[in-house]
Amino acid sequence: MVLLSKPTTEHYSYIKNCMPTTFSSTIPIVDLSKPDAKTLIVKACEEFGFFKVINHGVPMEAISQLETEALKFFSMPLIEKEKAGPPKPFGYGSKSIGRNGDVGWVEYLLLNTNQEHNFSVFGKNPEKFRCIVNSYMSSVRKMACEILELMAEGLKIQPKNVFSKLVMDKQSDSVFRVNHYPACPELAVNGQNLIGFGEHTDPQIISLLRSNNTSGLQISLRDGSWISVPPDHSSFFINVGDSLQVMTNGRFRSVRHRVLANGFKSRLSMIYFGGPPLSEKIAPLPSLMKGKESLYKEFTWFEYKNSTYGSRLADNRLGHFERI
Ligand code: GA4
Repeated sequence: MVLLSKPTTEHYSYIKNCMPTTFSSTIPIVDLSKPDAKTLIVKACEEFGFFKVINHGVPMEAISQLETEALKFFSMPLIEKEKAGPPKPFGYGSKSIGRNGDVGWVEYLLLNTNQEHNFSVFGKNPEKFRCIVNSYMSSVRKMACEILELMAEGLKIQPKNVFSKLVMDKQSDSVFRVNHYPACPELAVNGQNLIGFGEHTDPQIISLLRSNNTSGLQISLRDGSWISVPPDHSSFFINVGDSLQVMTNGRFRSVRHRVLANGFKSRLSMIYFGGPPLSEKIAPLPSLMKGKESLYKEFTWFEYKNSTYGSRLADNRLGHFERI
């Protein structure tokens, strides 16, 4: 990443008037091994569209192996990493996010979970990397399925796999992303807030994020204020995506979030975005309508995804699909 090796941040976005980071203690924590998990999940999805999960069942070994391999990849010379890019949309990318001019203090690997990627370009031991990514993804997909079933149970809707079947489908259009935010020493000096990954909502159904212990993630509350999420390398953070907001007819909230760069420590996060098959109709579940009108026009995931790729990161993408 050229600009990262020669630290100059003039081309990036800053957040003005950002309060000094105070960590929020209001973020809901769900223990997946406890019987109240389903109730807490529904409450968290309604209020925040976001919660933290403990006792998630993903082996710590799978997590740390992936972290080690990813760090090895990102520590290679730029010329080597660029063999895996540019992202179209998959592959290695740096600074530039999407196709429409968004930039951030970040480099990343973006992978489609169904596509056979040319792993030979991913670092020095591509076969090892492929195995580690696959085993991590299958554990995280299992957790996604468990959480989506708990959501259905908590919402008292049948069958309990209404949501989970979409991400478990062989055709599921899920995406996996590893983001690396190098420390930005300039920030440590002047105390500014530099955007690592600009504010946005995730278009899919559900996102499961795990990061190292470096702060940076913030979520937006209903009143538009931002709170910082205390990092926790042994837990997962779950986001409601736009598609789940639609399927629950707005009852669950697709959470707006962003990442700020850190002046001292680099941040590494890995995110699994669980999406439906391309042909899937995304519409409110009849059992959740209770005589109410749908807030959204009908669309397929293919249509939504296409419109997503034509948008800027911060756009309100669901706005085009709302019924007026
Ligand atoms: C946000 C969630 C996922 O990271 C992602 C992103 C995608 C990309 O990086 O190519 C998008 C963004 C995300 C939404 C708007 C468009 C597309 C960048 C962008 C500006 C992989 C996804 O599915 O949508």
